[in-house]
Order: sequence, then C-alpha cells, then structure tokens
Amino acid sequence: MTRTVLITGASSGFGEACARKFAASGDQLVLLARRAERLRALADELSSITRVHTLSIDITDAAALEQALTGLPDWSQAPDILINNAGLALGLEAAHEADMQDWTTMINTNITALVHMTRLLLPGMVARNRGHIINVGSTAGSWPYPGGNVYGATKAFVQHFSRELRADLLGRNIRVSNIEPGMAETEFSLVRFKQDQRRADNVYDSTQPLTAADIADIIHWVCSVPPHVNINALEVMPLCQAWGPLKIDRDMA
Ligand code: NDP
Ligand code: 8X3
Repeated sequence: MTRTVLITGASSGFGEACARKFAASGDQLVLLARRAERLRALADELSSITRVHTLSIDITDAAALEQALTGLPDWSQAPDILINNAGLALGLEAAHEADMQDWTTMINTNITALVHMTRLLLPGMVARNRGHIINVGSTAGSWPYPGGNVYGATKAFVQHFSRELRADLLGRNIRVSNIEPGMAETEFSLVRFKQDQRRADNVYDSTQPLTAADIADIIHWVCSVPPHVNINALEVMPLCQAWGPLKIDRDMA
C-alpha cells in the first residue's frame, strides 16, 4: 500500500535521508523546511519515482503552517505517517551564559512547532483511525551533558509527549514512536555552532558517528513492523559513544 509521509526538516540530515528512504519504498511525500531550493532539488530528484509536494515554510510560523496544510493537494491531504523531525540545538554555553534568543528558538521549534503540527494532523488520523507519528527525540532527552541545558530539556519534552500521546490514543490504530539518536553527522553541529565549520568538524573528528541514512533506515523499519506492534522509543548511539562516570568536583570541599 502506498503511504503518504509528511516529513518536517526534510532539507538536510535525517529528514532528507527519510525522504529518500520512503520514496524508494514507493511512499509519497510531503516535505517541509525553510530552504526552498534544497527542497525543490530533492523533490525534482525524487519525483521520477514518487509524488512529492513541498512546503517551504518556517514551522514556527503558526499561521503559515496552518495555511500550508489547508493548501495540500488532494493526494496528500491524509498523511499516514508524520515524521516530526525539524529541530535544532543552538549553542553549548552553560545555562548562566547562554543566549536567551537561542533558548527561545529551540523551544519554539523543538517543542511548540512539533506540538502544533501534531495537533493539526491528529484529528484526521483519529477520524480515519489510521496513522503513525514519529517524533525525533535525542539521547539528550534522557542523558544531560554540560551545555545541553535547554536543548536536552526540549528533547525530554518530546520523549514524554510521545508517551502521553500513546496514552490518549489507546484503542485506536494510531502509533507513536520516539526515536532517540545519539551523535550523528548531519548539519546539526554546523547549526549548533552557527556555521563554524571547524568547530562542527571537531565534534566528529576521529569517530565513526551515526549517519543520516542509519536513522532513516531505523525510522523506515519502525514504520514497517506489523500494525499491532508499537515501538514506543528507540535509543541508538554509535558504537564509539557511551556514558561516562558521574562527575565529582573535588575542589568544592
Ligand atoms: P540538520 O540540521 O541536518 O537538519 C535539521 C532540519 O530541520 C533541516 O531540514 C532544517 O531545515 C529543519 N528546520 C530547522 N528549523 C526549522 C524551522 N524553523 N522550520 C522548518 N524547518 C526547520 O540536523 P539533523 O538532521 O541532525 O536534525 C534532525 C532532528 O534530529 C532534530 O530534531 C535534531 O534535534 C535531532 N537529532 C539530531 C542528532 C544529531 O546528532 N545529528 C541526534 C539526535 C537528535 P531548514 O534549515 O531548511 O529550515
Ligand atoms: C543530538 C545529540 O548529544 O549532540 O541530539 O545532544 S547531542
């Protein structure tokens, strides 16, 4: 069966890789991001194998989001799968030094826009009694690290919101899954460090991080298990990443 998949943050990284993966399995796509040219190039490439519609909007613009969804072409008006992937980290400063605007942007994108998109699509899924919401959380939602502060907290929200959705949707054929990746090489660090390429490269130096394709393969699989199976959460790290011991400051005594 051909599924309609709406992917937010489809202009790079996980979202772009998901677009390629779902297109390859014959699913039709609605792709959302701000960078129109990136989306257009991807749509041009994939339109030889499937139907693609693009929404070049800022997902934090509530009015633009609502308008874009009301203007969807007929074939794409009933998404079977929503991949809530658009998101970002900004900065790695300690909480007392972080930029308040960065915090606001992360909250608006990773929490408010994700909730808004979900609220807009969920009534249709409930009416059709069919759907799957994939939220892209992070290991940062479970495991704090210095400088993660608001970013990690937004992903903790996404983790718990995913569980709350499952509770509300019990008894319906609607699945909810939170995918929680660790270190993956995408444009994530370039965005976090505000286009400082050297700083971004340092994050992945001498490691073998996850790739966007790794995550797309996992999301595609989570959407392809039998309909009675719900993957609630899936945490994944590269083999080269794990926890360290809790820190102890021995100068404080
Ligand atoms: P990228 O920076 O490569 O991709 C982020 C995507 O989000 C882009 O397509 C970007 O598009 C889109 N986006 C950001 N802000 C907005 C906005 N206001 N409106 C519309 N689209 C927006 O990073 P990743 O692929 O790594 O990130 C995808 C998700 O995965 C994020 O939620 C991130 O937090 C999460 N994640 C990433 C990890 C990693 O290590 N890479 C690990 C765990 C989770 P555009 O700029 O064109 O708008
Ligand atoms: C992205 C992974 O560890 O940089 O969510 O926060 S991390």
